[in-house]
Amino acid sequence: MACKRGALIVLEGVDRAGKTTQCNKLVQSLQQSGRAVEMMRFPDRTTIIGQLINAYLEKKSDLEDHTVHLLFSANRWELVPLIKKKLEQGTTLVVDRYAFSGVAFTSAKPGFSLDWCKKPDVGLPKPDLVMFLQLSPAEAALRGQFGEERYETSAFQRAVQQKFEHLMKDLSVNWQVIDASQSVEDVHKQIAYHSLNAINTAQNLPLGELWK
Ligand code: ADP
Ligand code: FDM
Repeated sequence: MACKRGALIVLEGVDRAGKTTQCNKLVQSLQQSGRAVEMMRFPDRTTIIGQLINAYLEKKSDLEDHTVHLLFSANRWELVPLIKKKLEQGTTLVVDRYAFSGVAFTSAKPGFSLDWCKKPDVGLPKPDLVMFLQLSPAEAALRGQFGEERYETSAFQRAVQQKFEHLMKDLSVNWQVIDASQSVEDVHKQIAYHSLNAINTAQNLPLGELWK
């Protein structure tokens, strides 16, 4: 390797857990400490596939459930060359949602097994760290109403939470559960601590393959 690689760091969690707030803060603090770091989010709504997903989430189009699952996965795969390039160049990536959201959301729909949902994402770049921002539905409710997008109902989000809990039993993934009910600053401190550890560890390790 020409230089030490960057780390792939993912934040997951239910709606309003603070993922976007914390991704931004983490990127800002790592940049301030002089590290090369960039943020990404999934779905990436800017690509052609992302625009199909965006229309679906905004309820401007209907897509068959298997089809949209595969589109979410394709949206990650189309960014894989960029992800690998950045990591190889030594840039750490902070990612707002990844394949775990993909599996949790689709498998919360009737008739979808966790196993089937994981298949299309097998072999994606494996995150060096996945932080799950844990927040109860009651605490999430204090942070405002649900929006208008698809999946933004309390019953569905409860089902999604259960699927995340199942995924977190997989010890092949470096999960860290963060209590997201704390202040923005306290949550950030923990996220920064785990991220710095992951960055230090990842630089000497090859990038893994997810669920392989
Ligand atoms: P997510 O990306 O997980 O949906 P956001 O980062 O968009 O969550 O945060 C959802 C809302 O909750 C925003 O209004 C944000 O300002 C607020 N928020 C985020 N973190 C906290 C926190 N630790 N305590 C209180 N409110 C928070
Ligand atoms: N979502 C997100 C999925 O259903 N599958 C996926 O693979 C991913 C990455 O899309 F409801 C869902 C989760 C959420 C929505 O919302 C994206 P945000 O506000 O852009 O995170």
